[in-house]
Parts: sequence; C-alpha cells; structure tokens
Amino acid sequence: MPTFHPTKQLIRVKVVYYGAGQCGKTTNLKMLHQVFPAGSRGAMVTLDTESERTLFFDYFPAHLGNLRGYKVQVDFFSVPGQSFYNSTRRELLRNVDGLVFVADSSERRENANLLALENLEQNLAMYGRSLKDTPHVLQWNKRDVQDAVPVNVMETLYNRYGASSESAIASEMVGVWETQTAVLRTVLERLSQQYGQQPAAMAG
Ligand SMILES: Nc1nc2c(ncn2[C@@H]2O[C@H](COP(=O)(O)OP(=O)(O)OP(=O)(O)O)[C@@H](O)[C@H]2O)c(=O)[nH]1
Ligand SMILES: [Mg+2]
Repeated sequence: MPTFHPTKQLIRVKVVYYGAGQCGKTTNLKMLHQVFPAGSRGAMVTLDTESERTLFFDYFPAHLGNLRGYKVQVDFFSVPGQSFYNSTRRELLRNVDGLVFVADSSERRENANLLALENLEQNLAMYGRSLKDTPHVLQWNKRDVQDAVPVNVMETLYNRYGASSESAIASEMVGVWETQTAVLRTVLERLSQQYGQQPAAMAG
C-alpha cells in the first residue's frame, strides 16, 4: 500500500527490483539514478560487500511530479540476490507497491531465475500476498550475452501472469528507463482503481 501524507500533500510509492544474484538489479538502480534529473532525485544509498555484491539493499527516492494535487515520491529499492540474504529480501517486500523481476538472459542462469521467482512468491505469501495480485513487470536483462535465451522462451518460463516485459542491457542503459516507466504505469493504474478520482478518498 502506498503511504499517504495528507498534510504534506504527498504520496509515497515503493518499487522493488527483485531477481537472482548478479542479474543486474544494482546496475538498473545506478543507471536509473543517473537519468533522473538532479533536482528530482535523492542520494543513492548502496550497501554492498567488498566484492560489490549487495549486502542489504540499494535505495534512492525520486519525485515524479503531481497526481491530482499530490506530489508523488517513488522509493526505489533493490534486494540482495544471494540466497542467504532471504530475511532481508522478505523485509524489503513489506508494503511493496510495484515489483520489477529482473531475469538474467543467460541460459546458465535459468535455474537461478526460477529459484528467485519461486522465492519471490514465497516471500510475498508471508504477507498474505501473491505476485498475481501485485503490480509487476519483468525485465529480460543481459540481452548482450552470447547464450541469451530467446525472449519468447523467457516469456513462457517467467511471465506467469501476462505482465508487461522489457528487454534490457542495463550495463549500457538499454531498457532501464522503459522498465521503470512500465512498472510505474502498472502501480499508478492500480492506485486509481483502488482510490478512484478523489485524493481525499486516497488520503482516508
Ligand atoms: N553483459 C552484461 N552484464 C551486465 C548487465 N547488467 C549488469 N551486468 C553486470 O552483471 C554484474 C552484476 O550486476 P549487479 O547489478 O551487481 O547485480 P545484482 O543483481 O545487483 O547482484 P546481487 O546484488 O549480488 O544480487 C556486474 O558485473 C554488472 O556490470 C547486462 O545487461 N549485460
Ligand atoms: Mg545488487
């Protein structure tokens, strides 16, 4: 659920990038942070180990403009992909409004992607939620690798609920902005379905 701050006329939305270890979640956030205009983004926080694997999370806030008189702030997070950080991943899913599942296109990462997707479903279930009912998009990242699985096969493997999907080469900024646009579109559609036309109703 988004957080409403009626006195500040602010809506805060939480978007989480999820996926297997080293599929490119941190790269997405770093690239995205660079393309947001300096005046509309906050500082990026990255908590990683010496080997640059995410230890806790990456985070930055961005201001998107106005929705019916309310300022909209998006809090972008990426989870740590390594299997032993599951409690952190689960915690980051608390009150999530939108999800990006980043799948590594390399054939060798197929099993890791499937495990990550299963893990996402399990962690959402801890909050009585499901991927089916949570606004989400999929990103087919690393389209530049030699053993990239065809997009139509990835759709069959991972896109279980007919969500939007984007091909990407996050390290070259390809598809990063489009993925963010797609997830926010689904989040905002859900918001207007839930709260209708009136910001006052949203605030309640
Ligand atoms: N070839 C290729 N490499 C990429 C792409 N995107 C990211 N990488 C590389 O993949 C490696 C892992 O990227 P990260 O963004 O750190 O991955 P992560 O998902 O945050 O990993 P964890 O935090 O350990 O879960 C880095 O060396 C990136 O430069 C891509 O589109 N193509
Ligand atoms: Mg990372």
